[in-house]
Amino acid sequence: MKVYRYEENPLVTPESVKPYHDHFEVIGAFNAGVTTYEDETIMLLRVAERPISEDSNMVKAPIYNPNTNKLEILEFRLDDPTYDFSDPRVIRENGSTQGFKYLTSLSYLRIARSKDGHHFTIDDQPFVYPSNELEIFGVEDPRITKIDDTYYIYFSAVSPVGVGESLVSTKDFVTTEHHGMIFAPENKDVLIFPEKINGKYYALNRPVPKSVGAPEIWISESTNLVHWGNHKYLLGLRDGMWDSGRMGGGAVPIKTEKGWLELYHGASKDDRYCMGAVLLDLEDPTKVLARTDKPILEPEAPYEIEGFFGNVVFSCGAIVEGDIVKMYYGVADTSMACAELSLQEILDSLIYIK
Ligand code: MAN
Repeated sequence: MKVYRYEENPLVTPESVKPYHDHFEVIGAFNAGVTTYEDETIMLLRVAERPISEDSNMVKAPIYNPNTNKLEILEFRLDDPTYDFSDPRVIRENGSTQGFKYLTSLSYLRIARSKDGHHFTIDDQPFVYPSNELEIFGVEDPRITKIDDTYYIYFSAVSPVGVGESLVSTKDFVTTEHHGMIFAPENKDVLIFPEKINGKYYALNRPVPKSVGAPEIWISESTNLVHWGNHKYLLGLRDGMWDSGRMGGGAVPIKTEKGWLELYHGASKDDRYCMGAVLLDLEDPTKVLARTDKPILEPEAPYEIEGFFGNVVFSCGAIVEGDIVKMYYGVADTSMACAELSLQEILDSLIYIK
């Protein structure tokens, strides 16, 4: 597979984003949803900010208060035995079997615009900011599906009661309407198809079952984009392979003659995130036709290997022009990059399921 990484990579780094909050620093501008609006490429960045810490023995956790519309900051000592600080992204309670207790940064969504797809200017203000109880730890990893003249933006809404997926819509990238949570916790990596198929909308999603099951890809249907049902299991992890640990949809499904092409992410058990591809039936996307056995993109460049959380390439959006797939992707939970791949080469690398 030929992969052309842009010379300007990384295209946006935390250093190029001005913090929105006083006394905060931007530690990530990554996992952007991507679309085109008027004559511009829009990257809806996940911007992660954390309170500046003067004391290296302290860790802080920012939390949005929906009543005051302000952030509150909790402080922890690194040597506090109650907590486990080994994952820089989260604070866990020692001995707890639950996931995390707090996040060390708060994410919100901010627009970066470009005329050429290589050089981006970043808005000063957030575009989607936490706004309710279900978003008090932040909003993350957006994807954007355009249907008619409306852009549907959906993202992980993170709070102490779980990570679910919420939906907002916009027609102009100025005002938004919030439609609430469309997939209850734990669910992430929702990807709404860009058109109805046989009268129904479809969305990929990635629940995290607890009693039995694994973080794998499901597909659900809807008539109105808000209420989703007829959930079906779609695609699973593969033991011993690059997608053996966790997986989820990546870019909005691309319509091709051969089927719906989904660029998805998969991680190994030791958290190395790669991108792969799967082909779904055009008329019935609950049917998997083919899948790549090797990644189409894996962390190789220095900016993909080193960062806040290294060895991660994570795409939330691509732009297709003829045979060129411009895959925008977050690198090392830190910055944004783009690589061009050939659509035909991706299709040729798929292995059909007999
Ligand atoms: C994981 C990571 C973090 C993210 C949390 C909550 O720990 O993806 O970056 O903040 O989940 O979604």
